[in-house]
Amino acid sequence: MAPKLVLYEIIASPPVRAVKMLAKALDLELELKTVDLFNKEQYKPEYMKINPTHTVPTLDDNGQIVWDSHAILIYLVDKYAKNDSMYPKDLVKRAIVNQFLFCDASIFDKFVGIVKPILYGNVKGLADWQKESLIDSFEAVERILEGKKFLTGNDVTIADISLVVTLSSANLVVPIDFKKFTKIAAWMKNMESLSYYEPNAVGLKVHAEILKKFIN
Ligand SMILES: N[C@@H](CCC(=O)N[C@@H](CS)C(=O)NCC(=O)O)C(=O)O
Repeated sequence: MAPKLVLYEIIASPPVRAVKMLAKALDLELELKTVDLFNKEQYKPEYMKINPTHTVPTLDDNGQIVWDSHAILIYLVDKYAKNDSMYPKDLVKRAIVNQFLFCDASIFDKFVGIVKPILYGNVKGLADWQKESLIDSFEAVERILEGKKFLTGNDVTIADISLVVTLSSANLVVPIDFKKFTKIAAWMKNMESLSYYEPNAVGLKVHAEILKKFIN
């Protein structure tokens, strides 16, 4: 019997898009429950009970709650993937994937720190230091991708999924200079050609519409 996986989500959210990409890759069906962040539904006591950090995504796997996209990606591969290529069991290989997952978490946090006050506060636009800070992350990713098709080499892992959703949304706020960052450009093309990329494309469009109203 197929597992009953409920995902608390909002379509535009980058970390939600990562979980949806992986679910598609693993052929897992998700029952989606929208948490309307603009109406502060994430602060409802019943939601805060399952995710005290009031964020999406949150996964409910037949009563087992897991929140934070990175933790959810790890959980889904460990539990449901037919092989370990996306999150290797080998200690060293796994450490390298973890390294990039945590790297993504830092970049995403930077992105949220910039966008949240614009979307939910009264801040208008980005300061130069904020743009420079994201560009510094683009430079790091460009160095990481040197000589590699994906972050860890030839195999796509959950770290690539995590990072592509973050960078594709960061690109809406601080456009990535793809002529300069040629390795990021090639990697993004490789990611876009994956059969399970669609949830990022769909959510990214919605994210672009939302951000467009606030950032020009
Ligand atoms: N590290 C978390 C970040 C999740 C996150 O910040 N999600 C945003 C939406 S993109 C959110 O739910 N924000 C609502 C809030 O912080 O109250 C993850 O990877 O799941």
